[in-house]
Amino acid sequence: MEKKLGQVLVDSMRDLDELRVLQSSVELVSAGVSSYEIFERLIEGLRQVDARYESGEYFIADLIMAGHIMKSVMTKVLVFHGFEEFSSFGRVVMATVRGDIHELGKNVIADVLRHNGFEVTDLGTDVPPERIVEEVRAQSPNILILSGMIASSPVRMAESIAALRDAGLRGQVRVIVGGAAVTSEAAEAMGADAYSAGVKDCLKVCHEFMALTAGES
Ligand code: B12
Repeated sequence: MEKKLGQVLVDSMRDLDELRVLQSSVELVSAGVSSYEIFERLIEGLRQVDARYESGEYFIADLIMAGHIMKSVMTKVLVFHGFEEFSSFGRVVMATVRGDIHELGKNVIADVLRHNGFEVTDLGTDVPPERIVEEVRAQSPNILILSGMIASSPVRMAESIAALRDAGLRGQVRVIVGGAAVTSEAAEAMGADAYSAGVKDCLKVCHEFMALTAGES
């Protein structure tokens, strides 16, 4: 029954049917399926939306609708409570870098970290290096997470990291980069401390960094 419902969720995301996406997500939650598993089905649906966009069947407006539905289900239905609790809290600043307005991946990471006891300041999307520097100086976060989904984003991330260095703040914060535009090689080349491929992985890296911070103090 859950398997069938999971497929309904994938199909309704692919078909951009918001009501069915919300209904099937609620039913899956009631059946005890974790938010993370539901999220994975939604991502599968999004992959199919993307395939339709690539083949010319869907247009930009459809991608916008897909983004709207993801936001809707994430804010109305999903609560990321299935993740391991971590007792050592840390301060995190997050941003999607300049020129990039994709926010869904960043928002999921922010939600997961908040539900795991991290204090998260989300600077939003299209954030210039100056604003990142300003916030790191003001807040002294333990971790800075930069997100990027488009081809120009790795360059923008590198600019942000360079701006931190120029401001003398690079040594005070650990930088994680992630999002579809980034690879571990690109992360290393731009001088980030870590690359993260997804939600669980990002949480794990944050835990590791907090453990290192605790060891340093
Ligand atoms: C929804 C969407 C949009 C929406 C964004 C809505 C919003 N509010 O965020 C809108 C319509 C606005 C949009 C606009 C554009 N988009 Co768009 N978009 C997408 C789409 C379909 C889904 C991306 C998404 O948010 N997925 C939801 C997240 C939760 O899932 P995910 O991406 O798989 O994320 C996982 C991992 O990547 C990772 N992750 C993601 N983010 C982060 C961040 C961190 C920090 C970490 C650690 C991990 C992480 O964890 C997630 C869970 O496992 C993708 C295609 C695709 N299927 O990826 C294209 C895509 C990203 N867009 C693309 C493009 C080209 C654009 C536009 C330039 C289109 C245009 N011609 O105008 C504009 C860009 C405008 C700009 N300046 O940024 C390209 C990018 C290609 C490239 N190399 O540059 C893609 C890949 C589509 C394509 N195949 O061409 N887009």
